[in-house]
Amino acid sequence: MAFNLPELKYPTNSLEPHFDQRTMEIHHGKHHAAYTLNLNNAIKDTVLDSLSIEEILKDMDMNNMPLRNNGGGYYNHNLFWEILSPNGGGSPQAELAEAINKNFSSFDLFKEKFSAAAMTRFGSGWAWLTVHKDGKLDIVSTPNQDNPLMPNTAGGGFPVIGLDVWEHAYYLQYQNRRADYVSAFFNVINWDEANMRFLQGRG
Ligand code: MN3
Repeated sequence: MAFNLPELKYPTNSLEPHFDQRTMEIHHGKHHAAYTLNLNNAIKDTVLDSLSIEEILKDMDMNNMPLRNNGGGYYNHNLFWEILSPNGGGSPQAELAEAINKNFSSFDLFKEKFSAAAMTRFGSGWAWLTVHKDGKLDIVSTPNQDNPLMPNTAGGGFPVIGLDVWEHAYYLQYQNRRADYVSAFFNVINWDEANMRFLQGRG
Protein backbone atom coordinates (compact mmCIF):
# COMPACT_ATOMS: atom_id res chain seq x y z
CA MET A 1 0.00 0.00 0.00
CA ALA A 2 1.53 3.27 -1.09
CA PHE A 3 2.12 6.17 1.29
CA ASN A 4 0.45 9.49 0.61
CA LEU A 5 1.81 13.00 0.95
CA PRO A 6 -0.28 14.41 3.82
CA GLU A 7 -2.12 17.66 3.29
CA LEU A 8 -0.94 20.58 5.42
CA LYS A 9 -3.50 21.52 8.09
CA TYR A 10 -2.81 25.23 7.54
CA PRO A 11 -2.24 27.45 4.49
CA THR A 12 1.36 27.69 3.24
CA ASN A 13 1.44 31.43 4.00
CA SER A 14 0.09 31.10 7.54
CA LEU A 15 3.46 30.61 9.24
CA GLU A 16 4.73 33.96 7.96
CA PRO A 17 6.73 35.94 8.86
CA HIS A 18 8.58 33.08 10.58
CA PHE A 19 8.50 30.54 7.73
CA ASP A 20 7.79 32.09 4.32
CA GLN A 21 5.18 30.80 1.89
CA ARG A 22 7.53 29.98 -1.00
CA THR A 23 9.73 27.82 1.23
CA MET A 24 6.67 26.03 2.63
CA GLU A 25 5.32 25.37 -0.89
CA ILE A 26 8.60 23.94 -2.17
CA HIS A 27 9.41 22.11 1.05
CA HIS A 28 6.06 20.33 1.21
CA GLY A 29 5.08 20.20 -2.45
CA LYS A 30 8.48 19.25 -3.89
CA HIS A 31 10.85 17.89 -1.23
CA HIS A 32 8.35 15.98 0.89
CA ALA A 33 6.55 14.82 -2.26
CA ALA A 34 9.83 13.44 -3.61
CA TYR A 35 10.58 11.53 -0.39
CA THR A 36 7.07 10.07 -0.57
CA LEU A 37 7.42 8.99 -4.19
CA ASN A 38 10.89 7.51 -3.65
CA LEU A 39 9.78 5.69 -0.49
CA ASN A 40 6.93 4.14 -2.46
CA ASN A 41 9.38 3.08 -5.16
CA ALA A 42 11.70 1.57 -2.53
CA ILE A 43 8.99 -0.62 -0.95
CA LYS A 44 7.11 -1.54 -4.13
CA ASP A 45 6.76 -5.33 -4.54
CA THR A 46 8.63 -6.01 -1.27
CA VAL A 47 7.39 -7.35 2.08
CA LEU A 48 7.65 -3.79 3.47
CA ASP A 49 4.70 -2.81 1.32
CA SER A 50 2.18 -3.79 4.03
CA LEU A 51 3.94 -2.13 6.99
CA SER A 52 3.37 1.23 8.69
CA ILE A 53 6.11 3.84 8.35
CA GLU A 54 6.94 3.39 12.05
CA GLU A 55 7.41 -0.36 11.51
CA ILE A 56 9.62 0.31 8.50
CA LEU A 57 11.82 2.72 10.48
CA LYS A 58 12.09 0.42 13.50
CA ASP A 59 13.48 -2.51 11.51
CA MET A 60 15.35 -0.38 8.99
CA ASP A 61 18.21 -2.03 7.14
CA MET A 62 20.62 0.90 7.56
CA ASN A 63 22.56 -0.27 4.49
CA ASN A 64 19.50 0.22 2.28
CA MET A 65 20.18 3.87 1.49
CA PRO A 66 17.13 4.60 -0.71
CA LEU A 67 14.84 3.21 2.01
CA ARG A 68 16.76 4.89 4.84
CA ASN A 69 16.84 8.33 3.19
CA ASN A 70 13.30 8.33 1.86
CA GLY A 71 11.61 6.47 4.72
CA GLY A 72 13.25 8.89 7.11
CA GLY A 73 12.43 11.86 4.90
CA TYR A 74 8.79 10.80 4.69
CA TYR A 75 8.30 10.34 8.45
CA ASN A 76 10.40 13.33 9.52
CA HIS A 77 8.44 15.77 7.38
CA ASN A 78 5.08 14.30 8.45
CA LEU A 79 6.15 15.02 12.02
CA PHE A 80 7.53 18.46 11.19
CA TRP A 81 4.25 19.75 9.67
CA GLU A 82 2.31 18.34 12.63
CA ILE A 83 4.35 20.14 15.27
CA LEU A 84 4.03 23.51 13.51
CA SER A 85 1.05 25.82 13.79
CA PRO A 86 0.11 29.38 12.84
CA ASN A 87 -1.09 29.64 16.46
CA GLY A 88 2.12 28.12 17.80
CA GLY A 89 4.94 29.51 19.86
CA GLY A 90 4.85 30.46 23.49
CA SER A 91 5.76 27.89 26.09
CA PRO A 92 5.33 24.12 26.41
CA GLN A 93 2.07 22.90 27.90
CA ALA A 94 0.92 20.52 30.60
CA GLU A 95 2.95 17.34 31.27
CA LEU A 96 5.61 18.28 28.71
CA ALA A 97 6.21 21.65 30.41
CA GLU A 98 6.75 19.83 33.68
CA ALA A 99 9.12 17.30 32.08
CA ILE A 100 11.15 20.05 30.36
CA ASN A 101 11.61 21.87 33.65
CA LYS A 102 12.59 18.65 35.37
CA ASN A 103 15.08 17.55 32.68
CA PHE A 104 16.58 20.90 31.68
CA SER A 105 15.89 23.11 34.73
CA SER A 106 13.93 25.66 32.69
CA PHE A 107 12.37 26.29 29.28
CA ASP A 108 15.09 28.86 28.55
CA LEU A 109 17.86 26.34 29.19
CA PHE A 110 16.01 23.77 27.07
CA LYS A 111 15.78 26.31 24.24
CA GLU A 112 19.48 27.06 24.49
CA LYS A 113 20.42 23.39 24.38
CA PHE A 114 18.02 22.52 21.56
CA SER A 115 19.23 25.51 19.51
CA ALA A 116 22.85 24.45 20.05
CA ALA A 117 22.02 20.95 18.75
CA ALA A 118 20.42 22.49 15.66
CA MET A 119 23.35 24.87 15.11
CA THR A 120 26.11 22.29 15.54
CA ARG A 121 24.59 19.67 13.22
CA PHE A 122 27.15 19.94 10.39
CA GLY A 123 25.58 19.90 6.93
CA SER A 124 22.07 18.48 6.57
CA GLY A 125 20.06 16.86 9.31
CA TRP A 126 17.64 17.29 12.17
CA ALA A 127 17.61 18.32 15.83
CA TRP A 128 15.26 16.35 18.08
CA LEU A 129 13.66 16.38 21.47
CA THR A 130 13.06 12.72 22.33
CA VAL A 131 11.35 10.97 25.22
CA HIS A 132 12.22 7.56 26.63
CA LYS A 133 9.77 5.08 28.18
CA ASP A 134 10.75 6.24 31.69
CA GLY A 135 9.85 9.83 30.82
CA LYS A 136 13.43 11.05 30.48
CA LEU A 137 13.95 13.67 27.78
CA ASP A 138 16.96 13.97 25.47
CA ILE A 139 18.15 16.52 22.94
CA VAL A 140 19.94 14.87 20.02
CA SER A 141 20.65 15.44 16.37
CA THR A 142 20.89 13.15 13.35
CA PRO A 143 22.51 13.50 9.91
CA ASN A 144 20.55 13.52 6.64
CA GLN A 145 17.08 11.97 7.13
CA ASP A 146 18.00 9.65 9.98
CA ASN A 147 15.54 9.45 12.84
CA PRO A 148 15.73 8.24 16.47
CA LEU A 149 13.21 5.47 15.68
CA MET A 150 15.80 3.81 13.42
CA PRO A 151 18.02 1.09 14.94
CA ASN A 152 20.94 2.37 17.06
CA THR A 153 20.25 5.99 16.19
CA ALA A 154 20.63 9.00 18.48
CA GLY A 155 20.05 7.03 21.68
CA GLY A 156 16.64 5.76 20.59
CA GLY A 157 13.65 7.42 22.17
CA PHE A 158 10.49 8.73 20.60
CA PRO A 159 10.66 12.02 18.69
CA VAL A 160 8.55 14.71 20.40
CA ILE A 161 9.63 17.62 18.21
CA GLY A 162 12.07 17.76 15.31
CA LEU A 163 13.64 20.67 13.49
CA ASP A 164 14.73 20.28 9.88
CA VAL A 165 18.10 22.01 9.44
CA TRP A 166 18.59 21.14 5.78
CA GLU A 167 19.29 24.31 3.80
CA HIS A 168 16.12 23.62 1.74
CA ALA A 169 14.18 24.38 4.94
CA TYR A 170 15.44 27.95 5.29
CA TYR A 171 17.78 29.14 2.55
CA LEU A 172 15.26 31.17 0.49
CA GLN A 173 14.29 33.26 3.49
CA TYR A 174 17.31 33.16 5.76
CA GLN A 175 20.22 32.28 3.39
CA ASN A 176 23.13 31.20 5.61
CA ARG A 177 21.56 32.52 8.82
CA ARG A 178 20.56 29.21 10.36
CA ALA A 179 20.46 30.79 13.81
CA ASP A 180 17.65 33.14 12.74
CA TYR A 181 15.69 30.19 11.35
CA VAL A 182 16.17 28.18 14.55
CA SER A 183 14.99 31.13 16.59
CA ALA A 184 11.95 31.60 14.28
CA PHE A 185 11.02 27.92 14.78
CA PHE A 186 10.19 28.66 18.42
CA ASN A 187 7.46 31.06 17.23
CA VAL A 188 5.59 28.33 15.34
CA ILE A 189 5.91 25.22 17.53
CA ASN A 190 2.56 23.56 18.24
CA TRP A 191 3.12 22.73 21.92
CA ASP A 192 -0.28 21.00 22.26
CA GLU A 193 0.72 18.52 19.59
CA ALA A 194 4.19 18.19 21.17
CA ASN A 195 2.56 17.36 24.50
CA MET A 196 0.44 14.65 22.86
CA ARG A 197 3.55 13.15 21.29
CA PHE A 198 5.32 13.30 24.66
CA LEU A 199 2.49 11.35 26.29
CA GLN A 200 2.46 8.85 23.42
CA GLY A 201 6.22 8.25 23.61
CA ARG A 202 6.40 8.07 27.39
CA GLY A 203 3.95 5.18 27.18
MN1 MN3 B 1 13.14 19.12 4.72
